[in-house]
Amino acid sequence: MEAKLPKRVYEIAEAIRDMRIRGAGKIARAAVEALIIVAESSKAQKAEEFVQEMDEAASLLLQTRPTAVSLPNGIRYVMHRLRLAHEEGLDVDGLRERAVQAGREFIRNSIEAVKRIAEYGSRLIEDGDTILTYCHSTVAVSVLTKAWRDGKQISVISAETRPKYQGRITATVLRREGIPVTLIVDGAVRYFMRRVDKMLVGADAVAANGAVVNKIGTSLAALAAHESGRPVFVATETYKFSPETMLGELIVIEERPADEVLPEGHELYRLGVKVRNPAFDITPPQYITLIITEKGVIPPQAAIAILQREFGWMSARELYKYQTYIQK
Ligand code: RI2
Repeated sequence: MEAKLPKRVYEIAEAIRDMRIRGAGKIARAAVEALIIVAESSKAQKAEEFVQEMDEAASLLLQTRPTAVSLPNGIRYVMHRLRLAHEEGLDVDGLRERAVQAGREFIRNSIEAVKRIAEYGSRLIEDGDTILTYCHSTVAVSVLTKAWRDGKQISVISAETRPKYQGRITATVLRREGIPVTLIVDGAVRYFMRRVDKMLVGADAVAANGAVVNKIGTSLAALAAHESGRPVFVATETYKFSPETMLGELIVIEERPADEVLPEGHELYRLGVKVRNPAFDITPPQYITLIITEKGVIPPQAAIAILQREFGWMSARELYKYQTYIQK
């Protein structure tokens, strides 16, 4: 029998799906927050019932957005520790405590990681730099903000990022800091590239081969940067690295509703025009200069080393087990 989860958990899942909560890091923290709510409010009498409720919440949250690997990794962080506790034979209160503790730990580490990336990343920014950014990444913004607060006179070119215009959020946040910002249409990226010193973006997922999945259009911008010999930096926490890619799995690219591109009822639909709306694309490692993580700054080719360090404790068999769990 399916457990009725707290209303707030459905609300969080819905907010992640329709992007009122967005940004890879934020959605992971929100999903983990939802698991904490389930754990704290569960009325389960038996350990099995408790684990089942947590499982149901986990699969509800996992279905919200398919690409950002931070989401399954955040959920896995809590659920893995919950399973270990269950195997130890803990009762409901013991399981609750472990789940809540794991969730709080993930959120704390995640916030700490962003601060550390800001420190490492800002060292790569030089006084006088003009930096091109794409979409809105809390992590990339924190690097820019730190560099600015350290006294570096930077300016930023923000691509508006159709169709959801997250580039406007980036422009707002940076401008409020006092940073000079220019907003451009996505198609103007190559036009401006020669006036740019560096490109800096966040990530939704990093594959074992160092390829970076980020907002649609990032790979075109990286291609233009490569053509002009401009370095491309990616700022990302290690929980956006995808362990499944170590086993050759491909990262699923989310396709969002057509009405984000063309409003419902538009004449073009009647004419039979199809609309496609992939939310992300893949930038191959050869177009990426460095990946800035909380564990240090690495070339994209070293992504596998991060994965082995972070997920090395999982045997391939165990990973498959979790993969199956994630796909449930
Ligand atoms: P932070 C966003 O996806 C963007 O693609 C951004 O680069 C990435 O998440 C990382 O965001 P969306 O949720 O974790 O706007 O750095 O589709 O905030």
